[in-house]
Amino acid sequence: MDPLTAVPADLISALQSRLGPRGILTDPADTAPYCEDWRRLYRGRTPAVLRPATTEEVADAVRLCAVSGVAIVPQGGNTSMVGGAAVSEDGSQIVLSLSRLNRVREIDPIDMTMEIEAGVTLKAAQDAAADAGALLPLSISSEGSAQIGGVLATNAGGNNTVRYGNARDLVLGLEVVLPDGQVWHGLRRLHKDNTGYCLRQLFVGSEGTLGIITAAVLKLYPRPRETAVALCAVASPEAALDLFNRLQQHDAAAIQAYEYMSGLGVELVLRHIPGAALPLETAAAHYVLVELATSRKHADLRGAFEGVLAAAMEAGLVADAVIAESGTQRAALWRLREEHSEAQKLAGASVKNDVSVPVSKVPELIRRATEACERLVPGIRVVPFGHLGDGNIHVNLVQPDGMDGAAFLALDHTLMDAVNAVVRALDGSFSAEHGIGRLKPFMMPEWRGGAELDLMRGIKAALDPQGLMNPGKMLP
Ligand code: 2HG
Ligand code: ZN
Repeated sequence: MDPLTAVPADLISALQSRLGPRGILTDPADTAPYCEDWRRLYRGRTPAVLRPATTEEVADAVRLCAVSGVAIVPQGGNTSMVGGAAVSEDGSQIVLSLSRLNRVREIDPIDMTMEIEAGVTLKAAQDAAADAGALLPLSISSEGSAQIGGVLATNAGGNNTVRYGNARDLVLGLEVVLPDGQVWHGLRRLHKDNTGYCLRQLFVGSEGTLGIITAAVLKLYPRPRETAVALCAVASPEAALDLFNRLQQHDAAAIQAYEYMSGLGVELVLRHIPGAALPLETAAAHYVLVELATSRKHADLRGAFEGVLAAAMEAGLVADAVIAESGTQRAALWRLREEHSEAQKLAGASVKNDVSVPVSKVPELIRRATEACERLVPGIRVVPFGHLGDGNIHVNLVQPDGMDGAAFLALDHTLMDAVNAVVRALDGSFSAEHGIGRLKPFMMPEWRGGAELDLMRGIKAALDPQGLMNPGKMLP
């Protein structure tokens, strides 16, 4: 039997008549882009991709699938690093794309909130907030494609977590289609609402396993009046941490982003990304990219940078630094950081470790994880980079030059185990911001076993007793 027949034909025709021709794709040529993840780790197949345009259409589609017992994979921008929106290979699951729910419903400049639908890209949401004179502070490398629904369902972190927290810290209200097709209208915009369990935080970070987020109320912040960005060549990861500490002592509230990059990571960007350039005299083994921002008047962030950096140079922490003179230069500096994932993809097969440790232990994490991986695979290119300011480092591992990519990927568990052993010794987490998806459920029993995993399973069973929401993700 062709496994695609596992989805009843009459369900597909009921969905067709409810959603109309624009609301459902069934031709394999049209569904193919929804069946492969950004990292190309998973290629599945599906008899249909649903593209509802309203919350009511999402609810009806979910209800129809629930009645037939057919599983749904909710999908936003499909930018997951862990196969969070990957559809199974057996053709038994239907993809539900939120991309047509793409309206900014309302921005309130007094409440400083934005009500927005799930399919709006993060970049479009940031732009809409900026047009209204406010700041939506969440910023991630994939923001041009990642959509609000996915960003919330995965509790994305990103570059500004050091100041504004993760996605969950920005959510005041949610609208969610539940696994049976009911809609939970939780679009409140209250800062105080002490009325029982905090349901919205249950859905944030649930990776689509409990329901489908269709809209949200997000917190906005004042737009910075002044922003300053510097790229610094630092002597070591310890020096990077020391510089962070100095900036905190000077004006912790102004630190908008504090990102670490290894020399190798920057070198890969310079080699693979057209137009990328290093604005320093010589290449270094370690860099930090620092953004300061404030809505205060006359803050003189540039002067602050110059003072702290001069002292850090004197102390031998910083070898060289450049402070951007214009918006174009700021963007060029940020490109060196934001193109890290793309450059690594172009450099060959890679194994990603999205881990976190207490901020004070980041240098030890970088040193010990690098040594462990280099011992296991001679020639491996260890590329640690990321959000030093909140302790989340991507210990990414790129295959040795010339090695067969598949042979390298076959070592992924061995390499992840080696990095995780260091993370565990430093009291960290094996998944800081990318989530669990399809890639890491096997790690859950070891890290979150016992009462914690029992509770999670209990919640899943209570909300999705048929197990139809994004099966195979998050829970082992
Ligand atoms: C980033 O910080 C993203 O740029 C992606 O979280 C990291 O490619 C990665 O592993
Ligand atoms: Zn990251």
